Amino acid sequence: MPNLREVLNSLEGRIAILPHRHADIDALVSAFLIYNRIENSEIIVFQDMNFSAKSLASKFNIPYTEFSDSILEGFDGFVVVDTSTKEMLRILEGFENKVRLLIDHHEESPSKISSEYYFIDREAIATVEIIYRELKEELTPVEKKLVAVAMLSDSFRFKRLTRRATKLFYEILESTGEEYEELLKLAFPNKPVEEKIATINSIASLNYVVVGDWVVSYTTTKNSNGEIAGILASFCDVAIVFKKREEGLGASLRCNEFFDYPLNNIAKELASSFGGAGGGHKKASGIIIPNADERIVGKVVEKLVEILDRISKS
Ligand SMILES: [Mn+2]
Repeated sequence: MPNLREVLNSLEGRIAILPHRHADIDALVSAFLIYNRIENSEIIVFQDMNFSAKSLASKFNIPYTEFSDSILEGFDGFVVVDTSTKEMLRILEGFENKVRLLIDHHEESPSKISSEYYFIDREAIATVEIIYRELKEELTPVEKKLVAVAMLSDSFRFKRLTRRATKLFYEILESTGEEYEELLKLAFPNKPVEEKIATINSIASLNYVVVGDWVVSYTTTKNSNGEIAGILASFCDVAIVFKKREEGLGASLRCNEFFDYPLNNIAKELASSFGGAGGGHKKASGIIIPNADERIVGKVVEKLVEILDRISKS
């Protein structure tokens, strides 16, 4: 297996770099690091990037193109970052034979995107960690700073952390002289007033169910459901936050340190009983149920309770 540098050297023609839909900071920075190393390349963003990623892109002049019909036809090859799942990148349909490289840190999913080369490390707290380890000798100070920001962002201020990632983060702070607080501001930019109010409203309409010893909270939002679920999981065992999306009803699931069952498996089972798809990480997962909206929230929560009840008794 060649290293990442060798794979990058072997790429020819016009290359599109594809972060997952609703790209976050980790997906965006991963794409940017690859973009900077492939001469004839472009970052193509599919469905809206999240607020934090957008503001980082504008602060650091990270160029990207919004997906449009038939745009992918103009490329000779594809690099996929921060996902391995077809559901997270439906635009790839029909172009899968052209995926040359895939870099990701998510749990395995049944609908795996096939690629010529894979760099997958499920122990990495962010996809940028994999890229940093492969290319650190050639990264610029600004790129290293962006890696640190993406690690902070993807781990939700290090809720997930390994010794290896700690060392790497320290290495970046040491070599760039960056201050932690400055990186935090980039990873979690201040939100506009309306967004803060929307978050307050989502929390104000919070509901809960108790399953055995677990407190499960749920609500809906028009904001970043992943972030709100993360906040809720700091005082509940499991949180699920729904958000109506173009493609259907989405939800983010988060859990605390004491909840020992992989959420990605729970998400998968939950989504599939509504004809949807689910997956992600052990402590941070998501589902998408196509052609559905908030009206089925009650049923989805009921099903989640059923799954948790079964697990708690097993
Ligand atoms: Mn990631």
